[in-house]
Amino acid sequence: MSLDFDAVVIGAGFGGMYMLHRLRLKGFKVRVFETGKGVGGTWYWNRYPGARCDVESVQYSYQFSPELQQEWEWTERYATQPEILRYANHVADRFDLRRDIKFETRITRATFDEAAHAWTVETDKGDRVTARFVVTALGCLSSPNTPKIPGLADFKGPTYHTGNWPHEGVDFTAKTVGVIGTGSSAIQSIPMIAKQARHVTVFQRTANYTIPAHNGPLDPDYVREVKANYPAMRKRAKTMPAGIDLRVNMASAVETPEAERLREYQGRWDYGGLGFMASFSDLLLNDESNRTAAEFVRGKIREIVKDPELAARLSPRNIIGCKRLCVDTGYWATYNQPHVSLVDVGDTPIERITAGGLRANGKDYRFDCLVLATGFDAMTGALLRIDIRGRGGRSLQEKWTEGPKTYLGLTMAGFPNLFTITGPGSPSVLTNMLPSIEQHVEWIADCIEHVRSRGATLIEASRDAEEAWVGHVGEAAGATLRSSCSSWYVGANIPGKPRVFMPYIGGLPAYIERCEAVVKAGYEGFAIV
Ligand code: N01
Repeated sequence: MSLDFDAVVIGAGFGGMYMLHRLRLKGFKVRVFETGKGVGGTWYWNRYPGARCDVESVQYSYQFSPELQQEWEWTERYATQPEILRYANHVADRFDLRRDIKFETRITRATFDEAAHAWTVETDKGDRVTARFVVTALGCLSSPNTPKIPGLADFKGPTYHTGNWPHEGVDFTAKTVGVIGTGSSAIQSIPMIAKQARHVTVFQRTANYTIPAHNGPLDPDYVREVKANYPAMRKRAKTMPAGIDLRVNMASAVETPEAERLREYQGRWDYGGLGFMASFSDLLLNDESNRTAAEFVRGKIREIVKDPELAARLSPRNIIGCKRLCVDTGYWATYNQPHVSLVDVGDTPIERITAGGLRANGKDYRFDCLVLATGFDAMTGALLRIDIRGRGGRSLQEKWTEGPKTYLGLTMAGFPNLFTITGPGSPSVLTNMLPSIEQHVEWIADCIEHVRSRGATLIEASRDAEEAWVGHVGEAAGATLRSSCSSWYVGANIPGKPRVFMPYIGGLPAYIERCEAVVKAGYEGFAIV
């Protein structure tokens, strides 16, 4: 049977773009399908005001091309969404990617043909193509979550989801705005919305921890130094659990004298960003250590927010770093402004959305526009939106009824020739996504090449290898405090979703080592036919 393509790639974000490039370099015929009108994935959709990456721009970038790495100029320590999208477009142009991408096309179904060892992929535009391999590059946070609050359709004003923001932008000047949510997207957008709006009411279910970004223009001398030493920096980053080149203090928080401990926290706070969690090595292992970091941040909230009662309501009580830590620019100070108010909806959920606002705690709140900063059906949502059928016509939905099961976050038993870039069971969202994406893409491309070089047409993870990996992922999660709270890491934000810690928390170095060992052992845990 002659197939249309060697591989179909789903999604043209950073994962899909590099997958296309890498497979083309190896001489494969590839077609990418992308729902959006352009490349960029997350950075194509999340255009809300204030959207920017919380990994520093010189590290949140591709490293596969030394030329690209040298020629691209980042302007700020943390790049804005428009700048990252420009970068994605530059990459697409530079490597002539667009000619193999079909935009504005959503994959609806992918069915494995057991006789032909091939996938048939169908789209909402009526395409029906065959390919030996399918690679999903769907992103971990790409299926926006609109909570089922009664009356949502009754609201007469415009409703915006941060994860699907209008391309033309939104002018909130003179408007009153209601914002539901206090996660990363809300924490970035609320200060920006408050700059324009007449009044902002934030509906908070769980108070959240955030560390100042201290963003600013990049110093040209620093950039020169980074560029001169890029390979060494990238190499160092790969030895770090999160794939980010930062200093990890190996000391224990509780075993460090208080004055020294506070100095460490203050230094990290002054520097800004996610490195705060690297202040001590046991912050996510030891409750007491974690409390010292949490209390430090609560102290900062009390210093910044002038009204003590409001400061108390904004202060998180849970484990710091259990939910994804946020990085902000002026978040808490925003609440000192008289036109910004906070409503707690933690103890009693929002009753309903009304024509002119919403009802909570027995009170009516009125606003012109509603912003849903309510996050995503993370890690599995985008995959499960596609009707994926493996051996025996079994759907991925059926396979994952009790939670996602993968081998290395890359493949699944019963679904031969299917690969997932940053799938559940891989470090993905716990790391700098760009190096994680690159590692996956390179592993997958090498694997496909290996299958071809053996004259084979099928590769499939064994159930035993998958079970062992799922067990290891679960064990690793159980050893940290991170699996203890109701976060999107465990699917707690989506009613009915199985509660499983989805990413692999063993760290990027251990993960890379494992992936490489599997290859060295002749693709251990796989059948190749
Ligand atoms: O989504 P979230 P996000 N009633 O799920 C609340 C990445 N990211 O889009 O905590 C009331 O974190 C919900 O409340 P609770 C990053 O990995 C990165 O902000 O579930 N409230 C929560 O406050 C991040 O973690 C960047 O109690 C409801 C909020 O909505 C991930 O994306 C920037 C509710 C959702 O927060 C997701 O972030 C942005 C309801 N019915 C995002 N339903 C950077 O790189 C939900 N909520 C900087």
